[in-house]
Amino acid sequence: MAGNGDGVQLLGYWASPFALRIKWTLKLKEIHYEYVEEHLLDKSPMLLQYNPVHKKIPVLVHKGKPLAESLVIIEYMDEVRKHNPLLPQDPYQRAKARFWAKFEDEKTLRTPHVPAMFKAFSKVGAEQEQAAKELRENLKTLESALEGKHFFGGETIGFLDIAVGWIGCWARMNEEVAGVNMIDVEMMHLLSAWFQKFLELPIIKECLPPQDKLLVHTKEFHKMLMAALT
Ligand SMILES: N[C@@H](CCC(=O)N[C@@H](CS)C(=O)NCC(=O)O)C(=O)O
Repeated sequence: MAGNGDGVQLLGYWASPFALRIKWTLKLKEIHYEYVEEHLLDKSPMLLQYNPVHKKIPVLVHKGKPLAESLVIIEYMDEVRKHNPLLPQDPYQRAKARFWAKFEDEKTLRTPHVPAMFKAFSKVGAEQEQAAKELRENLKTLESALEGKHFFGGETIGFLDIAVGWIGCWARMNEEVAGVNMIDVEMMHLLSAWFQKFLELPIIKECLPPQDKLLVHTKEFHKMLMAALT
């Protein structure tokens, strides 16, 4: 894959944490690309053609060949563009990074039926508190993968940093809007400090959605969800 953007397109949505993973990866890999913003309520024929299975963004198109699922895309790019390797060289450490990324997507995001973070954001009362508690416990477990390291990737940003970094931004926004505690600084000071450090890195920060726009979007979404409860 050349660094000049030849044949690389990203179909994304500005407020998507999964698209953000790919924007971070492309930035770290120094790959220029064409960005195509999708409308999730009115998906383009290109998105439906390129991701007929899930019909979701992000989709990476490389030399006309589409690939879906953010973690799969990161691994693919890491293979085809060696600059700034993201997955560990050691096979055991590589497997562990994949384990934690899977854990985060399955457990942090999902209870058996509903993503824990979404539930903590969209419910009220005991149901909300239970989901938030579950989310905090899962984040505490994830923290164990960070112990003794600057980044999940070790000395440099790696696959797992890219996979979980969005949580710091979205959880803070959700906490503010829904009035619920998701990242407990006392309970997970290592993870909390890492989120802060990671999201402040210029290369990471510049890919984040505009925070004021995201806050308005989050508030509108929350209002809609609350109206649906009544
Ligand atoms: N597991 C997927 C999740 C992608 C995903 O949920 N994308 C959302 C946007 S954040 C989407 O396209 N939603 C449209 C829909 O569900 O119809 C990944 O990691 O890429």
